[in-house]
Amino acid sequence: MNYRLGVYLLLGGLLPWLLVGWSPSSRTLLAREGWYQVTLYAGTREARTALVRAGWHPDAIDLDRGTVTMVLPRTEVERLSRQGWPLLTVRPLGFPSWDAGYHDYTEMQEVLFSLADRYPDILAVQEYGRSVEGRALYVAKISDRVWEDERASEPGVLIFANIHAREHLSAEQAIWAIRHLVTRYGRDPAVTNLVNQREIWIMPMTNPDGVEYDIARYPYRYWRKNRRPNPDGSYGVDLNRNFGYRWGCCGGSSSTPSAETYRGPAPFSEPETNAIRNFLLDRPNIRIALNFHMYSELVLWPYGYTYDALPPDMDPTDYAVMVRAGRKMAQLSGYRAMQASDLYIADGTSDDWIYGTLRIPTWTVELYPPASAPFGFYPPDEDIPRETERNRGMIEYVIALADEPRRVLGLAGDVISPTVTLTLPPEPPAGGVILASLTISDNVGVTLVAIRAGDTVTRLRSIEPPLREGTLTLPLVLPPGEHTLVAEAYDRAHNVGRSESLRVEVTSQASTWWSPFMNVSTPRR
Ligand code: 0X9
Ligand code: CA
Ligand code: ZN
Ligand code: CA
Repeated sequence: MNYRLGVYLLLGGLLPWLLVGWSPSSRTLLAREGWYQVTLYAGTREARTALVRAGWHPDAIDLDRGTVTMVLPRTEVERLSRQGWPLLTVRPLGFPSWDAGYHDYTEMQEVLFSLADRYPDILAVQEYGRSVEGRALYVAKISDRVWEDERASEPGVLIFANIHAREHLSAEQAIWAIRHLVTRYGRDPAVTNLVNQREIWIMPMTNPDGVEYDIARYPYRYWRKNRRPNPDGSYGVDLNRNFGYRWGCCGGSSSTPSAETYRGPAPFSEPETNAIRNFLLDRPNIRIALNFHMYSELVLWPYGYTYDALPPDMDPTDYAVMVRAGRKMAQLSGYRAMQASDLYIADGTSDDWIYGTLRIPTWTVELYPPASAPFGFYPPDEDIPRETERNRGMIEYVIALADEPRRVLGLAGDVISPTVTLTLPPEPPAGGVILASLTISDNVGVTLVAIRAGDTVTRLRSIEPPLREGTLTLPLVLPPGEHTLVAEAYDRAHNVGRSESLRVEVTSQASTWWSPFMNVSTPRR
């Protein structure tokens, strides 16, 4: 990211001065969470011995310069400073330059806040908890009445990512979704209708301590868990084994703290999982959940604790919903769909709790790359745009489903698309403004109409309250040339109806017309 340089200059350049040169009260100013590479002056063996006895261990010693270099978390840098060690440089560690397209915790925070500044009407960033090391856990809310409590008025959807530290593309996927929804709002009819009709919650980085630890060193650490200090001196609980549904039931997690799949001492023992639980319990309007992991390009439905597809705690209709929608999602992204336990048994996963306890249809998506990729968890940042954009259809589909997931079976909800006809005035307009008429109808009500000229959306209008029958007039201004116009109408269930296409020829002064059937232009005035 471009601003990384600015942050480095600011923090790397200024902070040593703040830390070294100023009075003790100004010595603990490190604004940024995370890890730092510190170089300090310790020119004698006695000074270095004192450093080691005070609990630090030098990574490297430069005997010519008399300096020691170490990589430390913020709190340790502050401790050095408090004890009066002469710090020469303090450099925050994030992704290395060649992977700067990825967001570390601070950069994720900066993106969220700057988008929230630019789109205050549709994006609000909230803290829903704190990590083990005290980092704020952020959720982005995207909705048309973003500052209101919409629990009673709109169906909700939760998308969360990066519960496993090293799965960095998953945070990028979530950040992409936030940016996509806010920047396409008012321009893209599908996005606009979803933001208007749904309460969309996105948690881009649910394990920030693990993320920061993973990237603080190159080569990356391949860290999976959070950063809980365990009683045996090891670190970390596998957050995707810490959820409280059939926790530790089935040999799908470990009770050994140092293990990669350590389930923790109790269900929801970790603040990161507990915060997700409380968040969902507080919002009964959330009817769909999706979480992003890496990698293998898969869409997985519950359960993960058993090979059985339909155990007694799985409702057959819910099962059919998750299979049907999961297959559709996979198809939209070019992924494969299957039951989670087809990979291997895992217990205490987020999906098993979200479905098992809350009965919310939910999927785990294992993103890019395919299992065969040599770079595994760490695809080059050049792949981020292509691979996040790739899941646009899947994400929009899942958000749309939130009002009534059983709609995928045709058994419930609104499955009837609006109808819309587009008509243009018989005479070429004066002044070049074309008054297009849209006649719409729907069994429940149309929530948004739009007109496309070829690939561009030339007009878009949200309709509040929804309209069952009626005619709307939309003024169009088109550049000279030939255009193919199509009208679209969406309903609250995100069903879409399209009109037949009309061809219009706009001359430089005003315009000339067309009907769909007879391809005959009226003469110019
Ligand atoms: O093991 C996990 O938590 C997930 N895979 S990952 O490589 N991202 O760690 C998959 C969980 C899916 N559930 C089951 N396999 N039961
Ligand atoms: Ca790169
Ligand atoms: Zn994972
Ligand atoms: Ca309808």
